[in-house]
Amino acid sequence: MIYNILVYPDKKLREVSKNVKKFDDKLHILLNDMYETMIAKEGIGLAAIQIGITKNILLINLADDDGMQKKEDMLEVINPKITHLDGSEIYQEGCLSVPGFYEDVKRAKNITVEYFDRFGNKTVQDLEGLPAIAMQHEMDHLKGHLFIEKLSYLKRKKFEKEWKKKLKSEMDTK
Ligand code: QAP
Ligand code: CO
Repeated sequence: MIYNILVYPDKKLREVSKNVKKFDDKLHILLNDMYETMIAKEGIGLAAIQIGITKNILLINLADDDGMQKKEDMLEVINPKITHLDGSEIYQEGCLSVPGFYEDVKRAKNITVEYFDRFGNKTVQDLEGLPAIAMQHEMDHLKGHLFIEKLSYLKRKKFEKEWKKKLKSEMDTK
């Protein structure tokens, strides 16, 4: 099933998600639906809150060196915790919940993250570069935060201006 994506400034996107307790068939159906939704909407990452579900679940599915987004490369991440951060890196981010807007964001370059897979097995991973950025972006969603909150004052103003313009143009086409 393909869900609708909540879009800024939907207040639901500010809610704090809760840990998954049961690694059951219901969770597996949700994970499968999240994957279907992420692919249908042409995303490379998705947090459950973006489809209105306040659970600590996220997917990351980046393209490989050949530009192929392979399902086998997808990370299914449940109840994640960052245990180590270092370095910093700037990357131009986007978000399915802020469609059409992209801006530079500074985050840690290297992280260590602990999480559970769909069967409840614990994993520890060191991530660097884009996978580390994507993980931090998606984990912010679980705390009710969007990447636009990390922009400098001037870039945030630029966002607000562009967003208002976009809403207006959508009014005109309807
Ligand atoms: C988060 O972002 C992310 O504006 C995932 O019109 C961001 O999937 C991971 C998207 C930066 C790594 C680096 C955005 C799709 C998808 C749009 C996404 C749009 C259509 C964004
Ligand atoms: Co996002």
